[in-house]
Amino acid sequence: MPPRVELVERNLELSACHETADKQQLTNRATTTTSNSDANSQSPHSAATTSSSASQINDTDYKVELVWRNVILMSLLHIGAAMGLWACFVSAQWKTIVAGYLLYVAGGTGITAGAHRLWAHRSYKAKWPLRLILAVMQSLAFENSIYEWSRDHRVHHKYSETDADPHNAVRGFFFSHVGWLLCRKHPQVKIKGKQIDLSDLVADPIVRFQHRYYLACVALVCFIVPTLIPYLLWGETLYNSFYICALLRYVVTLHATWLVNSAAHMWGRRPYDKNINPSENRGVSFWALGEGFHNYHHTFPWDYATSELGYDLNITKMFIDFFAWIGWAYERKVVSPEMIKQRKLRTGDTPVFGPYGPHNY
Ligand code: ST9
Ligand code: ZN
Ligand code: ZN
Repeated sequence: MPPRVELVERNLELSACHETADKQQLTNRATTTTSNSDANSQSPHSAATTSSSASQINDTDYKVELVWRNVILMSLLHIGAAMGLWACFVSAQWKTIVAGYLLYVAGGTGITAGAHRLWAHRSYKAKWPLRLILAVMQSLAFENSIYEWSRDHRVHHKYSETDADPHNAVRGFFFSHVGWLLCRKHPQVKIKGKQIDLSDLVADPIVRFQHRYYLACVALVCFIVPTLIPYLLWGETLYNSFYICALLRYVVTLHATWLVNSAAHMWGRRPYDKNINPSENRGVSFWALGEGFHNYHHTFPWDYATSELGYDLNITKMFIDFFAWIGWAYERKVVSPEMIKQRKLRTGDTPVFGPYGPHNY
């Protein structure tokens, strides 16, 4: 894991370069780019949540540098998950498997409703009790601290499919799925990332606390508590508890998330913007709790629902709406049907593939 730093110090560095003009050219391996004007006009974090129009340079100096520690740990993790999967068939109690599933949904929602829609995109606001719950759930998913996750994700949106995109899908399925976590980041990720405004994240004490004590949070919430729940509550073996509710559940959450970066940047329709790679992928939405409507999301990144399809395959929207109902979530941002329609007619694939979504266009 990368060393933790004080966010306040980091922000001083960042604020010094906020206003730096985005002049440096990026290698653009993408076949397409977008101007994404709707996003620019609507998002409060438009600089952080829109695709860039990148241009060509040569980057012949760049060499992939594998991080063998990550390769080994990721391999061991997958071996452990395979042992957990085997245990599901041969020795686990059904309650343990159900608990593993519920923990996957809880951790996944910490990513989708928390790191993604709340912190990375600010698509709605949340009172501190909900932010605290989401931070705990996000720790359960162990996908880097909220601060790092949101930083990388804002860079991903602004520089999609370029060298500055941490999981640039133009480098292939494997790289965008998991390979990017097994090697050093492209220098452009760090250069461009330092120009992204993260002051809102630094201003949130819950984000600061979680970042500072991240490894302790993860050890407790991602590994120790999930192991103790089946062991203490219904007498499951420690072996099954650990391999199913900690390791297998963690690996399933990781792959569900990674599919958004890989499969949903490659396969599916593009009803809102046919000029970008992100696509509508229902299989990914199923596993990623509503995050596979990725053409919509990259076109309208400020929409808290990340789709125009309501609750269809979107548990995360249900979660946010529930908390809005009790008053802990508020100011949910949405896109007007008229704007969606205009955008579909202007840049979508609907003229070729036919209507998509709840309306007849
Ligand atoms: C994981 C994350 O899995 C998954 C995120 C997926 C995102 C998906 C998004 C899709 C949409 C949402 C859908 C959600 C669906 C969820 C469904 C759930 C059911 N900007 O990183 P380092 C600088 S994690 C600016 O070490 P290296 C910065 O100064 C899994 N600056 O770079 C930084 O220092 P610090 C567990 C940046 O050395 C310094 O560089 N984790 C930026 O190249 C060093 O940073 C792992 O497997 C930036 N963007 O190492 C591996 N980035 O951080 C964890 C860096 O102190 N990671 N800087 O401020 C690592 O080991 C390393 O990051 C590395 C690169 C080896 C990958
Ligand atoms: Zn996003
Ligand atoms: Zn994306």
